[in-house]
Amino acid sequence: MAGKRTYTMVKPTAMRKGYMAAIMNKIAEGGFKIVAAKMTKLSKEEAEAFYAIHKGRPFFDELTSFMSSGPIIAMVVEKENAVEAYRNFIGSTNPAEAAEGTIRKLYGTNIGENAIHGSDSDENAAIETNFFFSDREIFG
Ligand code: FUP
Repeated sequence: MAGKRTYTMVKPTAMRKGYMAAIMNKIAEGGFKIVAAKMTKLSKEEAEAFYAIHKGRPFFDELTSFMSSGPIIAMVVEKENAVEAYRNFIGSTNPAEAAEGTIRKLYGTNIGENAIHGSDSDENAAIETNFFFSDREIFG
């Protein structure tokens, strides 16, 4: 059965451009309940650990440098079938290809700086949630 929670984060460029509140509002409007949230900043090493699955890919260094370049908003959101529903909601990885009205289309800059992350499986949602949050920081 698909889980009801997924992990997400507003990425540094979207934060620098002042889109934090607009993006959080859009998430809520989309019917996703924010059950955990914090502003934090990853070190390069932490970004490499978070994206370990992409190690060896040509964009790995650029991705982890970018993701450690400034503050982010880490969140856990709740909805039925959360992982799939949220990925459809935020749009394609590349903002240029994302559907109209999605967060990546509205607030993304390019394929790397694409405004927001969404976990790609229930298993990764749990791993990524635990990377940022303890149980007592999640309010269901
Ligand atoms: P997504 O699951 O939609 O976030 O996309 P991927 O798992 O394919 O990629 C993870 C992150 O790597 C993306 F958010 C952005 C970055 N990326 C690049 O910078 N260049 C690429 O060609 C592909 C991905």
